[in-house]
Amino acid sequence: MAVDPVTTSAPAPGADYVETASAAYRDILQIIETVEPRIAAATRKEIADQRDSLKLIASENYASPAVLLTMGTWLSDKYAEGTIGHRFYAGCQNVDTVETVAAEHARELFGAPYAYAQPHSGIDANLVAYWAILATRVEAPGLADAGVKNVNDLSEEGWEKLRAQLGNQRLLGMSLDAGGHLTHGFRPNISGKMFHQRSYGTDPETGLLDYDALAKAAREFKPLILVGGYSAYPRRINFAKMREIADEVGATLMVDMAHFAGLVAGKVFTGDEDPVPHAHVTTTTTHKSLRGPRGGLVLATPEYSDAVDKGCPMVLGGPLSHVMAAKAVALAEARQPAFQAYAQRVADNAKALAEGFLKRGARLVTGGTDNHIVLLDVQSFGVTGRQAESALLDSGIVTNRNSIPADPNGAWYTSGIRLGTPALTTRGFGPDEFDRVAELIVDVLAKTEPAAAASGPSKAKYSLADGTAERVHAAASELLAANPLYPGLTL
Ligand code: DSN
Repeated sequence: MAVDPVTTSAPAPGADYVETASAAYRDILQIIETVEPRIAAATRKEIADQRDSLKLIASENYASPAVLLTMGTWLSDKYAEGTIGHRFYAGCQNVDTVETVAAEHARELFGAPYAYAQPHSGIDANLVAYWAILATRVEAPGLADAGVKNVNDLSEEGWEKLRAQLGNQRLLGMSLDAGGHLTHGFRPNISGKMFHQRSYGTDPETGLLDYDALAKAAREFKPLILVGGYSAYPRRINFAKMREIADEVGATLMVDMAHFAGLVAGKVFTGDEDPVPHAHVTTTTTHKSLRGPRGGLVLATPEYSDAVDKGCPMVLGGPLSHVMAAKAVALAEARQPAFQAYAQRVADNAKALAEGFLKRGARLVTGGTDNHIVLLDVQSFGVTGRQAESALLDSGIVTNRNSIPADPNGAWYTSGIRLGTPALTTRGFGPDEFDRVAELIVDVLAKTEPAAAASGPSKAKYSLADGTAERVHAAASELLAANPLYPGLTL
């Protein structure tokens, strides 16, 4: 039996049923092959590619076979718009069970009074949350006298007035180049259009969140919603301080913990660093550090729970019952003690990765990490983030380019590479392997040069010294072979 590389005492997720899972996958792929062989081939190729590359995308992971298999069932065939016990379709008794179990695990895992398991993604979870906050807090002007309590009860005339009023609601979130997410008020996203938005950044010297500057911005701007959380900020956040700021200006604190939900679930982030006791509404995805299926969750205090519960059909299409079932399985896994050891190892490995870069002279945004993210500034290598991302991919290292604060290359070409440890930690990598990963990345970037396009300098074209890609990929393959993905799973 494969042993969990994280704890060396508990079985790896799936280790005890890996033979059954192998047989199931072989049968499934054969069935798919008879209908559309290209899909069977792409599915086989995907696991081969994932097995033989260093997956460092901070928002990705590997779910257990139990989570993956749960998604492939007939629960997919059922419509269940509405909420538990109150559906717009008949025959939803089993979906009610599934959603109840998923929500129960989420409440208990995160210590939240209420959990909503339907969102199909993190963006959907944020939209549900924004709408619920509006529905709870925004009274349509002049309609309160007519007995209208909130925006969900509006008449056509009320909607007309609300549309005018929505432009004046304010949202304050972290800027994209400081590590915030598109849905935290970025102008090209609906969140930057439905609200009057403003962003807070980080200290230009340290790259760290400056709570005094944030408080000042909140006092000036007086947002309805203060958004906490990030996609590319390599540090922990003090959510108790954020709540104090929100309370002072009368804002609702919404925290998007999509990236670090696994560290919250695994009790690495506790006290002031755990958003759930401090935020009015907390949103997350389930597939990043939490290691579940692709999807979202919303957690809320009682004040907001009724409005969140109306997420479908207000904001969302019919629930994906098969995915909610997989969320329940993943959340049950995350409640096991082995998950806490995993989460601690994710954070320890990020530190080892950061130290590996620093000792080789590379520059990191904020000078290090205390979560699962390392943000490498590639300017000292003389390349853009886009060139670095491509050269690394050629060498079997999968990363994503990312803006850094005040990025001279903008959000498309960028000057940074975002790296995360959740996926390779699931494979069993420890601090020594992450140090070697840093060595390989520095090796590739030191041998990458910008190349000119026919029209002049290019921020995308690059050349990699002969033999580097092959040599580094071979070294990566050695690390990967020692830490196999889905050990024992043969297709
Ligand atoms: N795509 C996710 C990420 O990579 O952080 C956020 O939406």
